[in-house]
Amino acid sequence: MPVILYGPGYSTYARTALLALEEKGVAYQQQDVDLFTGKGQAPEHLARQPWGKVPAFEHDGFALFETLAITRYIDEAFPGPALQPADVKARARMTQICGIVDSYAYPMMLGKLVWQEVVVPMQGGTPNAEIAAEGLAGAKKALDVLEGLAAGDLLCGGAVTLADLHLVPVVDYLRMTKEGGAAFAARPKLSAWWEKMNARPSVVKTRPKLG
Ligand SMILES: N[C@@H](CCC(=O)N[C@@H](CS)C(=O)NCC(=O)O)C(=O)O
Repeated sequence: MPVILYGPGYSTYARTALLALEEKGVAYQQQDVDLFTGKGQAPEHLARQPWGKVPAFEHDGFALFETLAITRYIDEAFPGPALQPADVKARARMTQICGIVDSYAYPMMLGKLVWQEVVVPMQGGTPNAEIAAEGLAGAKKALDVLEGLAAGDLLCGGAVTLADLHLVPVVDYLRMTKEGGAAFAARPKLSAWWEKMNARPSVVKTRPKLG
């Protein structure tokens, strides 16, 4: 029953799917799709993900893209600890947090702040301070909302859920920026959450090796 995850380890979305596989203890193969060399737009990848994004996923010939669909499938198709709360309100909160990460946190934290302050310099470019500042402001707003919604040192209380796994990769990059890291450290619930998540074997194993 081969499980294949297509995507590079440096991608936050691919890492979320890898975290779900690791947390469930599912055996999988990872196939790199390097976005920086245009592999996302290669015909074989567009056949898996029509927008050329990562990750894409396959299980026994069943193909899927969109990270939340993939992580829910991984949770529901395989044995192992449940990654979605049984309680209906906690489950709704989990889905809400995944949506906030997608719609507000990722575009500001990754798309603007981290891109300008980490990726652009890594590629020898000069960061655009205006875009970075916009990203930082958006990041702070998302952090405030998440700090308010967090149930405690796990986002939905009780056990690790998909909400935690969708947020970890984004925060890991946010913390690489000076001001993003300081803004994160100023939120006590999220900081306690990070301490706990950062020590998990799945998080340690999937940490991207940059540079
Ligand atoms: N809605 C997609 C978003 C995935 C996504 O944006 N992945 C990023 C990498 S973290 C990507 O592939 N970016 C390349 C691009 O936009 O062309 C999902 O949930 O899987």
